Amino acid sequence: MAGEFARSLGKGSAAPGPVPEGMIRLYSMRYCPFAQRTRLVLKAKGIDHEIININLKNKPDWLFQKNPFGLVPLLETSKGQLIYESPITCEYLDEAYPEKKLYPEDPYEKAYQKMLLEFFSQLTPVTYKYFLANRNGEDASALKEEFTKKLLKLEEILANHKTKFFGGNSVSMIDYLMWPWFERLEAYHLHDCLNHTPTLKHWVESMQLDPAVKATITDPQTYKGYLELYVKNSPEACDYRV
Ligand SMILES: N[C@@H](CCC(=O)N[C@@H](CS)C(=O)NCC(=O)O)C(=O)O
Repeated sequence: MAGEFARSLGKGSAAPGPVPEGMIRLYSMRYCPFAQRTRLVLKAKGIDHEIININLKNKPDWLFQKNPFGLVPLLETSKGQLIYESPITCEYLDEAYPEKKLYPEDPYEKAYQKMLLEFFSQLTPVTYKYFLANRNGEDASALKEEFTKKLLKLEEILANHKTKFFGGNSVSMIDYLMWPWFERLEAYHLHDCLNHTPTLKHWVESMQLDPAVKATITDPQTYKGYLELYVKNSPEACDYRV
């Protein structure tokens, strides 16, 4: 039942029991970019955890008792505490397991990362909308233009920061919060946009070398197969290639 690559739990499944002492549980979905944020932080910080995958196309009723939004990611502690919304799960983990901090200690630097996240959050829905429009044979050029403009802004931000990563010369929280969408660019048919953003392209290459990224990466072909099932509302989507 538990495990990163285990089949997902759907409607009718029994709610999992309490989380063992010394462990934290993540309710996830293999291909969810928001849940990947939390998985990246769990891996980067070396936190002992278990993963329960959820079938988002056939959700168990008990999911709504744990998260009223019925979304993943969702964390559950051994005390029965529940934490949801990906940026909140990541910040919670950073504070509850302070050994290797991913957010900077400096209040301005931390605020800077959160402001950047606000900007980035305007970009994420465009990727999926573009994918859908393109797939449905609609004119997606305005969406691509919107995406490219926002990407160019990110390029400018990183270039002006003059560091390898968004928070400095090592990977920090903001890099992990943004990464999952870059991993999916090829599957969304937006990969060519990086040809206009050399600094971002270099960032992508550097991120690909990060151990947490390597541990959670999925290849574009698998994403494509999953997305095709997901748009068709297939109950098998979340278990694609499991
Ligand atoms: N704002 C949420 C978004 C999470 C989200 O949309 N997760 C998707 C999977 S990628 C989900 O649970 N979808 C189920 C649904 O929309 O019903 C976060 O940052 O955690």
